Amino acid sequence: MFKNIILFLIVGLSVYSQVHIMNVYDRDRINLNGNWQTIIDPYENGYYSFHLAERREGYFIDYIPKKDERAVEHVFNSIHTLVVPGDWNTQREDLFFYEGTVWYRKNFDFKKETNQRYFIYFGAVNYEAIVYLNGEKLGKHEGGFTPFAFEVTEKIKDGYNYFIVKADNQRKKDAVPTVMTDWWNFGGITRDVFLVKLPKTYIEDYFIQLEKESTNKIIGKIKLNGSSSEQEILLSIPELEVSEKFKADKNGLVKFGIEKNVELWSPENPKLYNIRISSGSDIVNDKIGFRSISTNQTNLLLNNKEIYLRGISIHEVMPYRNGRAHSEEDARILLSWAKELGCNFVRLAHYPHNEHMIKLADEMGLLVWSEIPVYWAIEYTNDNVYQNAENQMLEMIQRDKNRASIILWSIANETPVIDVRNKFLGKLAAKVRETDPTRLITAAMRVVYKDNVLNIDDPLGEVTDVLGVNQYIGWYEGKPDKCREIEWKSPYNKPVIVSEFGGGALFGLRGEKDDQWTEDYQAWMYEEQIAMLNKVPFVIGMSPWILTDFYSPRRPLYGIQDWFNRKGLISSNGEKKLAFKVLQEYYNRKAEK
Ligand code: GCB
Repeated sequence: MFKNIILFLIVGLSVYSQVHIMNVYDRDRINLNGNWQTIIDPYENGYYSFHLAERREGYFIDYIPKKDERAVEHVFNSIHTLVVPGDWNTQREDLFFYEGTVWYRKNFDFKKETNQRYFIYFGAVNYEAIVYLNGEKLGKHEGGFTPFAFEVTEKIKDGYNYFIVKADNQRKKDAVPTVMTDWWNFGGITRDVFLVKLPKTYIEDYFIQLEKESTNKIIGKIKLNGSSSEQEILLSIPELEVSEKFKADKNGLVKFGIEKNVELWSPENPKLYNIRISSGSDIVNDKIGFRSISTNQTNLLLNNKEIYLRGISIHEVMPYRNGRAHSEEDARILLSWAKELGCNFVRLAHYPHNEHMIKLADEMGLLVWSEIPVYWAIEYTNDNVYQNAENQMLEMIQRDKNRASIILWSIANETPVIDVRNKFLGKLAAKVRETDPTRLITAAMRVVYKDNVLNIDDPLGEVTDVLGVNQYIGWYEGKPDKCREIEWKSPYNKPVIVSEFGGGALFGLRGEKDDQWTEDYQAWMYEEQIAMLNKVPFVIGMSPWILTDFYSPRRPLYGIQDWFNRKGLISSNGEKKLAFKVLQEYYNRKAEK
């Protein structure tokens, strides 16, 4: 018994020793992508004994039994593999509907260098990951869309090593998101995996942006990990002739402010500056843009000028294969479609997308709304759920806070209007404001009209800077010409983005304009919506639902949906529907003004 308690304490302590690695794509690293051997484990047999106790010798140990020792009933092998990064659902037919545990193993030979530190980094694992190195637990991570890393310096060996990951996408009521969503619960190691090499003291964090509402004051902080004394940090931005030397405090932290006339980042001129931070033997490079974002009554101001957001909502899925998007190439295809539509803005729904998307948005000049999966009816009364949501929010901000493209952090989507939710989201909004004072906060609220009046009276509007409104006039409510009768009201003197409207259409299905599911109906609905929204003075932008068709378990309609939400302007095979053109023409007209 006593022995068990000690063991429990040791296991417990070794968990959650997470660390940050900024801009992993600029770091010295070994790529661990590619084929991983897998075991599907719906009963979590590799983790629990038959009496549901945590096993000491589960599937996380590369156990090769001696002859006649005892029966071993699992083995990693080269036939049952999955490609990383990638969801398992679209890689293997037998895993299309699967929700549960899959064990992943990667073995490799390694040569350790002295005076270096090593970290295992995952871009994302949906939903829960428990990671082991050579049979030893490194830690656990919850949340399917944000990166995490564990230090392995002491545990990695010269020669043979193996990582094992227990990836579990079982839906749970008390998870974020909860059991009910309108997107496919793609499981697995869905983003890049790297073994990162860093010096003893490394640059763990940096945050470099313009001060809120300023267009010429660069503020920032840099933090070292592993510094023993007050160490020197150098920051250079050659094009701005910035070359500053700082001394970190005893916690490895430095804060600074530099006045400079910068060329401002904007969709028309997505100017990025090369930045170099160095300290001791560590160097990290980045490309950072500078812009300001603020509101003035119901206007949104980019670099102190009013801007209209010509947007589109995007799920992180790739037509053709219809699985999770994860590569730079995927990101380029998705964002190029947005550009072709005439967008200057994208809403990345409903969870943090992979880092390539945000970096490319920086380069291509697309403003970004970035959100966490606080979606529909999560458990607002549960403190652990709050902690989890906050953690996902902080991990998203941690990774992307240097991206000029991101102007809005969204804290929620279509959450029920109840007191506990207001409290929950009020607390989350305050946390976001404290963590990143340079950006604006929003949330998408479901707003339904009554007696032909659409009144944005959700109390959540109190804590957000910009209001997101999802409305489905012409699809879930009435026919498209209903739009002509609706009067819009907002008690808030704040800008409004119509974060969703839309309707389903099967590519190639044509008919009369009021035949539902045809391209013609969808196009008509876009025309009516656009005519309505164009007249509402406080609507300063929109991101209709959605760029591409996407898999959803809530959409079984045979012959039409076949498990796809068909509200895409582009089909699951990459074909443009009629409504694409309708929106494109409107955005072109808007851009000319
Ligand atoms: C919504 C949700 C979105 C759904 C969409 C729909 O309001 O925010 O996640 O996919 O409606 O298609 O019904």
